[in-house]
Amino acid sequence: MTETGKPLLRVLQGEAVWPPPLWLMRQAGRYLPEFRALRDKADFITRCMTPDLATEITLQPIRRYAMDGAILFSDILILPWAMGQSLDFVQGTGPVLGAIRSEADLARLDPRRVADATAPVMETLSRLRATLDGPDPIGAAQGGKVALLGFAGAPFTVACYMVEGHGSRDFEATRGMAYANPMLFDRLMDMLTRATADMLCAQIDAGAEAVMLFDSWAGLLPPAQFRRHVIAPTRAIVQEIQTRRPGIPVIGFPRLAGIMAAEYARDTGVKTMALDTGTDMAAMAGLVPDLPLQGNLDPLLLLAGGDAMAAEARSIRDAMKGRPHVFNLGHGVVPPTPPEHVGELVRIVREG
Ligand code: 1CP
Repeated sequence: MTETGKPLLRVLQGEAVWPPPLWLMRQAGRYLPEFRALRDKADFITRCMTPDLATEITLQPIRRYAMDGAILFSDILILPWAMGQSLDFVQGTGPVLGAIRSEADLARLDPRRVADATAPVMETLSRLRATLDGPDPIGAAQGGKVALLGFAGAPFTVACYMVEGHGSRDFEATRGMAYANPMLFDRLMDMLTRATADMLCAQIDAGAEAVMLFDSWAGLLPPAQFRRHVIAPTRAIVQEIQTRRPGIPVIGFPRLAGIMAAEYARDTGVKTMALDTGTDMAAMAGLVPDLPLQGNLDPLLLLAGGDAMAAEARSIRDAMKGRPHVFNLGHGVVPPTPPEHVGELVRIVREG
């Protein structure tokens, strides 16, 4: 990438860019009135699987705020759904899946279905890339500068939902299975590792310029299990992408990993570390001086807005000056966030 490249991609390749490029996890979502308007038109999976809708929802925050990155509107649970697991997003409850608890449950999943089942997602990515890089780009000031991000859940986090059957604070059934029936759990993890690498390569072929692996529940695991179920599969996916699609950066997000985040950064091969709110970004920068970092404003400060948000946003940004940094939150935008606060944050980060 040269000076004229997309700022976000330049940072992911290791360049320090000032002011830092920014995008926000869950930047398309319930806090936006235009998202809520479309939400009433179709259920969640239909929105993910209809290229017209998914393209529009992905572009909503780009139009409003001219973010440096557009993240595909989809979900980490689309992969198990595409392999044949039942999935429902229940209003007020979150995702509900037919839990995988036995060999027989696992045998009903078929990773060979994924390519066909996710074809609409790939169509969405190619339309997004054509729009973002096209002659009539979204957000005049950002024309041709917005990077397109694909993503997947990392195998452990996806396995959490597949085994538990729903969201949870501690995913006891999943962590219990990893100890009590490691053969079954490892088979599930292997299936996910391969299917995730294949799906991310397909996203790259469709137009994604970088991909992010969300390991939202990585922090539940003790160190030995963290190495086995977080670091090892992540390294396998990164290696596969590096071999099959060289040069495409992978952003890793081992949420709540604490001190294990440093080992993850060293050993997985990810090109960028996305840091959660609780991680001291300057301390991490000291441990991995060459690795770009992404993050990590508290989403609740974005909700609160005002001087406290402004001060903390400047402090994070300024502490990373001179090293590769992508400004982001430490987790997703929360639904009650006033849209004006996001506009204010973008203005502050870009004031340089
Ligand atoms: O209509 C709605 O309210 C649905 C809410 C919603 C949205 C907007 C869900 C259900 N998923 C999404 C989109 C989504 N999910 C994106 C799109 C891109 C973006 O704008 O960021 C991404 C990247 C995700 C990733 C995702 N889904 C994660 C990893 C990141 C994280 O937040 O930790 C996880 C854990 C999920 C599962 C999921 N999907 C949806 C919900 C409510 C949840 C969490 C369930 C739970 O644990 O309670």
